[in-house]
Amino acid sequence: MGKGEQVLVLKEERLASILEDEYDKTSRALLANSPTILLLGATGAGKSSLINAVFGCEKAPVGAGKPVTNDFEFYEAKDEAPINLYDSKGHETNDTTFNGRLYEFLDDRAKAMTNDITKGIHSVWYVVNAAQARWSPGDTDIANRIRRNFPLIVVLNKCDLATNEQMDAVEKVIRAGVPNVNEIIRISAIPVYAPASCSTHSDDDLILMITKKDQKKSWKCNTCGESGVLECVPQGLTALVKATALQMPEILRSSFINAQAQNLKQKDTQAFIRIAIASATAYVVGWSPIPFADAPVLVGIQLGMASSLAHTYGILKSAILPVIAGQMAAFGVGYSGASLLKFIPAVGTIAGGIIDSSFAIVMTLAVGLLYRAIFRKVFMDVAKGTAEERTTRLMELLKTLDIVSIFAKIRAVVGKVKFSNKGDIAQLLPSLGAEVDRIISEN
Ligand SMILES: Nc1nc2c(ncn2[C@@H]2O[C@H](COP(=O)(O)OP(=O)(O)OP(=O)(O)O)[C@@H](O)[C@H]2O)c(=O)[nH]1
Ligand SMILES: [Mg+2]
Repeated sequence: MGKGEQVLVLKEERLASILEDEYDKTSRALLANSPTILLLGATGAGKSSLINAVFGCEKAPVGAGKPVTNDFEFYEAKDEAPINLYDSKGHETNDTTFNGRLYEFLDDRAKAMTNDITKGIHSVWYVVNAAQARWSPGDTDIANRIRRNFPLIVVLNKCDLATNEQMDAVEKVIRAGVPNVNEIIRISAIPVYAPASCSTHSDDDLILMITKKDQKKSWKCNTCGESGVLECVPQGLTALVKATALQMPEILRSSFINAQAQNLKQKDTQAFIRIAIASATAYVVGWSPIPFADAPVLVGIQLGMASSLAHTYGILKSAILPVIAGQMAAFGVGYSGASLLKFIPAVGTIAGGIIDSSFAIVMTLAVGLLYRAIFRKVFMDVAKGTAEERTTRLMELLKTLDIVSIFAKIRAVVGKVKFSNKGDIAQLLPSLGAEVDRIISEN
């Protein structure tokens, strides 16, 4: 074995332990910076349904039987959803004892927040049943009290059951009583069928059909024969998630974006930023001309990036540990001698012992784009499933994908790009990402 190769060989177990450290480091940072959302609103408005829709079905109340207060169900931040949620049990706005306890709770959090931003409440979702179109003076009092210290979004839920006139009317009353409400957003927490429409004829011409086999609903225009499938989608949740993220302090935003399962674009943006940062860091590492000594540093950067991408798309440590380290070793990212050589265009340079900047950047980008595409696919396939279901899906996917040849294709794509400055990376990532998504889907 050549002198260089000895330094280069990083065994699978070593990779696994670096990966575990990186994953835990990311977890700690995300959990330490988890935001808190408080849900308020009358019984049956849809608070719990909304939590399930936005944060997935894995949340369960912390320690059944020992709620933090009797008024709230508390869901503590955890790896699969780094967010703290207070889901209030429905109350009547004229329940003065509840209001007293609520105001005390708000005041405590406001006080604690002056020393530590994480102790605040970072968004209040005040859920209203839009179909009942009721907003009382009691609601106005509570809403204004919240606005003294915290951001407030009024969520008009069950918009599938309400008319636009009803919602316009209730929105008018809210804006009059709570002039500095941050947002009023119309949603349907339970997926509803998006309305069907023929491009030329009126709705009266439509016939709805249900296919027995898969229970899919479709529509057909009686006059011109145009047809389509009815999509069952939640409504307004992407907008709610976007507005909430924007009003959050930046330091808490990553955790929120990871926790939510409704706004894929936000996750993608976060993933691209992470890949851009890792690549830029690798680029700098690549400048130091120390033979091979940089390989472990580079591996650390790449595994840190892989961990962070896993968190973004809701992939748990138990899912990535057994696979990533092995895969990385297999396709040479782990710099294990022989397999490494297959992927390096200028073998001479590496055999001579220098990891140069362009090599570092191309490898890091390729690894980042590969894992992003895989994790994203798993997330899209099992967005509403449990973390365990995602693990199973990831394992299945990795069995069917030919990672070595996919990685070679990604490297070829990335290798063609000319980077003249670091800013280029961030700009190019969305299109590179889309291309890699295509490579994965075609494989
Ligand atoms: N049609 C429709 N039904 C909904 C929607 N959101 C919630 N629901 C239904 O409304 C009912 C009440 O929803 P929950 O989420 O339990 O309401 P909650 O605000 O948590 O109620 P409490 O816990 O009693 O305060 C359930 O039957 C939901 O399925 C929606 O957007 N559209
Ligand atoms: Mg509830």
